[in-house]
Amino acid sequence: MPDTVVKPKTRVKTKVERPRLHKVILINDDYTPREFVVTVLKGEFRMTDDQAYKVMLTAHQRGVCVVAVFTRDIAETKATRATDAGRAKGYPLLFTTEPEE
Ligand code: NFA
Repeated sequence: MPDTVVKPKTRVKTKVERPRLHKVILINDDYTPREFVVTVLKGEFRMTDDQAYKVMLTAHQRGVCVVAVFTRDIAETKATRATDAGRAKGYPLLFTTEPEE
């Protein structure tokens, strides 16, 4: 068949990337009571008493502690809610977020 046209076959490969995860970080301060920090950690991040106490203590001793990682929206929502819980009681408690490397 002299007139046969050869068509190159191409394949489309779809690449799906996982969403980047964001850390929620607890910042130490001199005023928020330890027990209140533990209560907020348990309520907003579903931690056990033990886990919450360890995270609180690490932030207290080192200045900051990573609480957990989530997709960006969830990290920001949780950090805001946890910070607002402190503000509602007049405490300077602060949670921030940052993207994971
Ligand atoms: N440093 C606070 C205190 O001694 C406790 C605290 C821990 C506050 C972690 C904020 C974050 N009462």
